[in-house]
Amino acid sequence: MSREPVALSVQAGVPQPDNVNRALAGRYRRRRWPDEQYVSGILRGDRVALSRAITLIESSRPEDQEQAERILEACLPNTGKSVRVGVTGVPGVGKSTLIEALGTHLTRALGHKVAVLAVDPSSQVSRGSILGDKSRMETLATDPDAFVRPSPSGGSLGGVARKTRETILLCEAAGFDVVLVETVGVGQSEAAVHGMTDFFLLLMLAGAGDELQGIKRGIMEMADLIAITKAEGDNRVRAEAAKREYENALHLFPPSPSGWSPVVRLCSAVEGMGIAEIWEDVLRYVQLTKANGHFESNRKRQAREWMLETIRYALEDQFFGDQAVRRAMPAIERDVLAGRTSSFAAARRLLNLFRHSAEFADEPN
Ligand SMILES: Nc1nc2c(ncn2[C@@H]2O[C@H](COP(=O)(O)OP(=O)(O)O)[C@@H](O)[C@H]2O)c(=O)[nH]1
Ligand SMILES: [Mg+2]
Repeated sequence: MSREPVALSVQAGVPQPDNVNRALAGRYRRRRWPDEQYVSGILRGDRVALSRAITLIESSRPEDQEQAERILEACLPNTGKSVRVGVTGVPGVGKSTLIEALGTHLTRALGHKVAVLAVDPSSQVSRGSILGDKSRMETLATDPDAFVRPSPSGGSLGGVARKTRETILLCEAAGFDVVLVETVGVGQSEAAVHGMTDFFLLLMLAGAGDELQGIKRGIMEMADLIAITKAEGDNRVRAEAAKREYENALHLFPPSPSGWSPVVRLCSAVEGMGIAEIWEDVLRYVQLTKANGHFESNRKRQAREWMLETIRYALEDQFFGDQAVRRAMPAIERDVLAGRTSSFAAARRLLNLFRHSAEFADEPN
């Protein structure tokens, strides 16, 4: 039991530290489950197994990621059977409140099982505005037929999006037949969520004056349904005016490849108005696109896109994590900034370095 008297551990008169870092030990005390325990748990709809598997997906430890991948593969035959709905709109428009109302309608009135996920790349810094949102989803958060999971804090949007996509699949394997994905509604996250859902719901406020300013045209073009929120009381008249305005704007867009013509609805989550109608639109959309083949072809296109994106991110991780690249980067960057070399030549030098170091790593020793 005695420790070797190495220079690093011996300091006369000073209490010697433990071999085990107690702060870290707690994290590993929970014993790793075998794959089978996760998979059978998820397929049974067990929330603990589902939550723990999602934690593996979100982990950055390589052994966790490998296990998450095996679990996902095993669950794959049981995925894909949900309706995936993306919900976007500027912060404050009422996304979380609507999801609470819609989700509760789905579980209580229609007997669905609803998973609520979120894509919020900023949540690394703020520890999740969506976490705060859980308080806006009080009923859903305690509903036995709902599963609410805050956004993963994965750093880049790509990382967060990948984790959310994989989480969708696990939720489906666990029997959730409606998946609602909320975006923060700023930046690029709408496109990421559009790329992982079947139906895209854009929430808009009946704002002061210039109605079409708030949201970029590209996002409006993605929308299958625009819902004007908070359309109650004094707001009702303005909401109706906004509805006509959006309907006119939608006519100017090219027809969607889905064959579906986007609709504009009024809703009020506090009055429960328009919520059931939104779901009826989703169902009409699903019926139409399943009949014309778009539903399936869109899912296939998305699956292919996920694969390509996974490759892109993996390559990027490898490149920027490569020792030779990291060593050479600062000097090459200085050359670019000083105008001694072009960005293109610098990039090629770094890529060559990366290729050689990858080849070297591949050689059997
Ligand atoms: N009057 C009214 N207020 C609403 C409605 N829906 C949401 N709100 C309020 O709008 C604010 C923002 O809602 P929230 O759901 O957090 O918006 P998010 O940032 O888009 O998720 C909150 O204070 C809500 O209570 C509605 O239908 N009517
Ligand atoms: Mg919210």
